[in-house]
Amino acid sequence: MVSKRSGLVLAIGFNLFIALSEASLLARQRSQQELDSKYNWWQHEVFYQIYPRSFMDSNGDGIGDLKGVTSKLQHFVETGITAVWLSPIFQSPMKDFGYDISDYSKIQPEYGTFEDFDELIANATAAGIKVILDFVPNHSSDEHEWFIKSAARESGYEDFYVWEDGKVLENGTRVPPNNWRSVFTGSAWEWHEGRQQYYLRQFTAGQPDLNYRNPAVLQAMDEVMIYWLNKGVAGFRIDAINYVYENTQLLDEPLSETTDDPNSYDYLDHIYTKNLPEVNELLQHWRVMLDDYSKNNDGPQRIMMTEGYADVNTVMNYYEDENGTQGVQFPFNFDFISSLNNNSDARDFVYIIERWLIYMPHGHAPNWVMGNHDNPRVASRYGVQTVDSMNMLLMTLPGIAITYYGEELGMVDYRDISFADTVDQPACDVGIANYKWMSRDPERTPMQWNNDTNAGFSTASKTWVPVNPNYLQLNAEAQKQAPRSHLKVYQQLIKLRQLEVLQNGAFIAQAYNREVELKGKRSILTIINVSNSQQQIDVSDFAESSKHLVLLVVGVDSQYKVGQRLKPSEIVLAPYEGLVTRLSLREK
Ligand SMILES: *[C@@H]1O[C@H](CO)[C@@H](O)[C@H](O)[C@H]1NC(C)=O
Ligand SMILES: *[C@@H]1O[C@H](CO)[C@@H](O)[C@H](O)[C@H]1NC(C)=O
Ligand SMILES: *[C@@H]1O[C@H](CO)[C@@H](O)[C@H](O)[C@H]1NC(C)=O
Ligand SMILES: *[C@@H]1O[C@H](CO)[C@@H](O)[C@H](O)[C@H]1NC(C)=O
Ligand SMILES: *[C@@H]1O[C@H](CO)[C@@H](O)[C@H](O)[C@H]1NC(C)=O
Ligand SMILES: *[C@@H]1O[C@H](CO)[C@@H](O)[C@H](O)[C@H]1NC(C)=O
Ligand SMILES: CC(=O)N[C@H]1CO[C@H](CO)[C@@H](O)[C@@H]1O
Repeated sequence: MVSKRSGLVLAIGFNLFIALSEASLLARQRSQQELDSKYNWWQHEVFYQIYPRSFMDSNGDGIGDLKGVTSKLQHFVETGITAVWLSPIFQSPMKDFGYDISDYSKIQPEYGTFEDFDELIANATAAGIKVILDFVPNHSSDEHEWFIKSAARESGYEDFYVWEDGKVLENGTRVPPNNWRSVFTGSAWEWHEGRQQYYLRQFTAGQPDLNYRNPAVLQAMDEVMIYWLNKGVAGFRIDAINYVYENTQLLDEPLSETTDDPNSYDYLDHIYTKNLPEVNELLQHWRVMLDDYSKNNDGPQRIMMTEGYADVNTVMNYYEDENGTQGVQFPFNFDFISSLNNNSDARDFVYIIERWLIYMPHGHAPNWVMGNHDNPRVASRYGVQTVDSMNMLLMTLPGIAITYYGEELGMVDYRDISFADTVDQPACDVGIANYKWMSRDPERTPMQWNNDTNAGFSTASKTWVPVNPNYLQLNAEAQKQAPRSHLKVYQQLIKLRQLEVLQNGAFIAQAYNREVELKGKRSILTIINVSNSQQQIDVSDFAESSKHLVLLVVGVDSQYKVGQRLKPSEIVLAPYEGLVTRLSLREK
């Protein structure tokens, strides 16, 4: 019985249409590589997000640090990872664990010193690993000297932030200048006794918004970027870019009519505080600066990637605007976090994957973010059974893959952290009754290195957030030793990405319900069962000209082995199983 029900099996095929002899292919690869090494190194890269607080603690204070990261570079070398991006390491009062910055040019002491940073860059460079820093432009900390000077109206700093008088009602009560809301509830305006004015803060009171319409602010931020480029970073991940500009007339935002709670951020439709077109000009400005820097200095092309949860058109404009002016190398694609979930079927996957490719302006690199520090982990969002399949998907889609630390091991959220141990501010703010699902601590637990105390992360008696107790079984060391493991699947997938066909092949994604023909010798076919039940499929439509599919990567619990040959007409996939296969032509 051959089942061709749609919606259960996701098949991703790569097909190299260009017929090239071995020799010319090699020559082409070589010239491509020479070009890639400086300009296009990032176009097919795997970027690994390190949350420094949770990666490795070198000094036993229970908090991860730079020396810890440096001491674990071998993990990347063994796994095949050649680029990492670090969540903020800058000086910060840590109300939002580093996303509130009090000095952009200093390192938070608990993360280490400049010597530690230089050593990280030097050792990473020696190991062939590029380092990207997180850049948080939307605001600084209220402890930043710029804010202190601005509050005191010190000359040159008066307008570094967005200051307003507010309004006085008939009965004499002073109120904020408009109805704008903070992302974390309540007014976005905070009264400052010293300056006797309100300042804008779209996040917490301790995170005043910088005034990017002031050229001096822009210049100051440019200098910060150059400062870190000079220290050897390969570029920046730019945080929450869409909040950088607000409407200058301070117009009230219209009601969204999605909630009755006037304090909620969702109460308003954010047409005047989010996603303003000026964002593109800012990114274009930085692009020119980074391109110039790359031209005038040795080393790779310095790049930018942006965080911005926004509609697809807005995000695509970050690549380049309607006139083709270049912005960032890539805006993060959060579709696997925001648009798909464990109820999505194969058609949903195909639809969402294709949407990015269809909207993306010509000539750019697609990218796929599987997880990050603000969202539940893949294993918790899609289910633990899907870990290998989701990594197969991530790694065989065209373009750039982005992995959150621990997801090469299939780490899961530790949702059972007590309220007493909870440190994520928004979770603390909502109280013991509601903190559990609000908290981002569960996806920020320490990296699970081995089965020693604190998973080998720290020798402290208490770590900054608790270690997931499942570390005794789930850890990197155990996965290195096991004959099969998520880590080994991940390693195999990274190796596979060297294949020319995966880098430059023509791409097809299909929910298995239509006929697709894959041509060419080097076609790769990834097949994923996104349902929770087993059935037999026939992919001979995909594999028409070939006799067999040879298995290149299989999951941890698979009945199959790497190298095994399958008949395209009879493939059985277990629930959530994924297979990466190569089409094998008729016997020669
Ligand atoms: C950095 O590399 C040097 C030279 O190999 C080594 O001695 C040092 O221990 C490394 N640093 C860390 C923190 O691992
Ligand atoms: C003044 O009026 C505002 C709006 O009606 C009200 O919220 C506030 O409590 C009043 N203040 C005093 C002191 O009466
Ligand atoms: C694109 O160019 C046109 C014509 O010069 C101009 O009117 C328009 O504002 C430009 N758009 C952007 C986003 O810069
Ligand atoms: C899917 O996710 C939802 C929400 O996280 C969860 O309640 C549900 O149990 C999950 N279903 C499966 C099949 O994993
Ligand atoms: C701890 O890990 C080591 C190395 O993987 C292994 O040999 C040992 O059996 C493990 N111990 C326990 C108690 O699981
Ligand atoms: C995928 O798993 C589901 C659940 O076991 C099963 O019903 C279905 O047949 C499987 N699909 C394939 C193609 O094997
Ligand atoms: C644009 C920006 O910086 N976004 C960040 C603003 O600040 C909050 C709080 O630190 C972060 O969570 C956002 O990511």
